[in-house]
Order: sequence, then structure tokens, then C-alpha cells
Amino acid sequence: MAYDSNNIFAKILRGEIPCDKIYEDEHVLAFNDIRPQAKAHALVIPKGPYVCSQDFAEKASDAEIGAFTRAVAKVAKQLGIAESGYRVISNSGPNSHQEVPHYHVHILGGQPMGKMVH
Ligand code: IU
Repeated sequence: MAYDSNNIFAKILRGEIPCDKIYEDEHVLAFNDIRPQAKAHALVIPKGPYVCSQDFAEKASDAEIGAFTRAVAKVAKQLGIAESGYRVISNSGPNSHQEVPHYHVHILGGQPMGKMVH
């Protein structure tokens, strides 16, 4: 799928729409989800134009992928949930109900998350 630069996260990255920023570095931005589904609910996104998990893994550089993985841990620490634990999930592609076509992972925690259901 081609990257649509009008998606909402692209607008956030360009500073056209505000976000509740938690963390930023050269490759990554993280912010609180506007419709939190847990006491802590953050989104981590790469700054590059990747649509989904598949796209990111296939096209991003090792530096971007490394920064992204480390950013998840940094965000969890900043949210104070690194020790209590958290869930990292990513909806990727049509069957997953991915709403925003810019790759992102959800970090959910701050409470017991319950068993995953499918
Ligand atoms: P999804 O995995 O693509 O379904 O998740 C998109 C998330 O982006 C969802 O949890 C929304 O609440 C969240 N979100 C946001 O944080 N800010 C926005 O402006 C929009 C969606 I639109």
C-alpha cells in the first residue's frame, strides 16, 4: 500500500496538529493516545513514511528499527510502567482494523491488562 502523507500521524509529525508528546528523537515520536484504552496508553511512531509493521520491517534502516525498539522501552520508563509491565500491540493492515495508515505501536499498561482474546 502506498503511503498517504495526509494521514493524521503525518500531520502530527509535520506539526500541523498538536499531540500530547511523551518522547521524541531523530527517528521516533511518542505521544498519549487521544482515546486511552488503559490507564497508560501511548503510541510510538517512526518519523519515516511507513504504512504498517510489514512496510516498516522491510523498508526502514537498522538505525530506525533500533531507535524504535529502544523508544518503546524509554516511553514505558517515562510512563512509570517499565517494572509493572505493559502490552505492546500493533494493528497492521486491513484485517487488523488499523485505522491510521502510519505504522505505530500501542503501549498499554498502568493496570492489569487481562488475558488477550482473539
Ligand atoms: P489503530 O491501531 O490504527 O486502530 O490505532 C489508531 C489509534 O490512534 C487509536 O487508538 C486512536 O485513538 C489514536 N488516535 C490518536 O491518538 N490521535 C488522533 O488524532 C487519532 C487517532 I484520528
